[in-house]
Formats: sequence, structure tokens, C-alpha cells
Amino acid sequence: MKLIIAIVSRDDAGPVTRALTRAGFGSTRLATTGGFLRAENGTVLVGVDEERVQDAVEVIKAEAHARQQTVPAGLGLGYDYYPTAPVEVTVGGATIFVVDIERFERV
Ligand code: 2BA
Repeated sequence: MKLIIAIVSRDDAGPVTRALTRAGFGSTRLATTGGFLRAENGTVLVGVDEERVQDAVEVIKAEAHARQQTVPAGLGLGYDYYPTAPVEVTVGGATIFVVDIERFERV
């Protein structure tokens, strides 16, 4: 058993979880905040048998889209870095981690 942790844009979190449900995967959506932009994003947890990991990742990929996001001038980004002009960064489609699950139970 594996746990997929997929960080997606807030706007994509709903479509991702709906598509996972349609494809027969259980999922949980958490409201999270990115450390760099400090903007709300979404984290989707999917517990899945090892042989279905790639199928679930493909579903997530199909629904999670890359976006350009602007970091406003003057926003403190850590390390004493305060950009003096707006900075464009590409966010997503999805940041995906796949981790081993030692034990899975529904009680
Ligand atoms: P944020 O931390 O808000 O990062 C948003 C975007 O800002 C990143 O998009 C990347 O394009 C840029 N960025 C992040 N850190 C940067 C830095 N030190 N210098 C310059 N640009 C930087 P993505 O890479 O697609 O990441 C989207 C979100 O995924 C992140 O939002 C964060 O919530 C999560 N994430 C990304 N890498 C992670 C990691 N190694 N561990 C945990 N969460 C991660």
C-alpha cells in the first residue's frame, strides 16, 4: 500500500478529487498553504495499492494545471529576500510524493 500526497492549486483540488472518485480511488482533500507564496493550495491524500499508483498519478496529472503566479513586490520571501519588482513563478500542475504505508486499517 502507498500513500500519494499531491499538492495542487486550490482551484484544481475539487476537480482532482472528483476525477479520483470517478476512477475508483478514495481521497481526502486538505486546505494547505504553500511555504513560498503563502497562498492557499490543496493537498490530496490517496491511499492506493502499489499497482494502481501510476493510474492515480495520471488522473491527478490530467486535472492539475500549471499556472503563472505573481509574487508582489515587497512580499518577504524569507532569507531577507524582498523582491523590488513583481516576480512571476510557475506553480504546479502538482507536487507529488509517494510514500510507503506500513499499515492500513478501517475500523
Ligand atoms: P509554494 O511553496 O507557495 O511555492 C509556489 C511556487 O513558488 C513553486 O511552485 C515554485 O515555482 C516557486 N518556489 C517555491 N520555492 C521557491 C524558492 N525557494 N525560490 C524560487 N521559487 C520558489 P511548485 O514547485 O509547483 O510548488 C507548488 C507548491 O507545492 C508549493 O507552494 C508547496 O506548497 C508545495 N511544495 C513544493 N515543493 C515542495 C517540497 N519539496 N516539500 C513540500 N511541499 C512542496
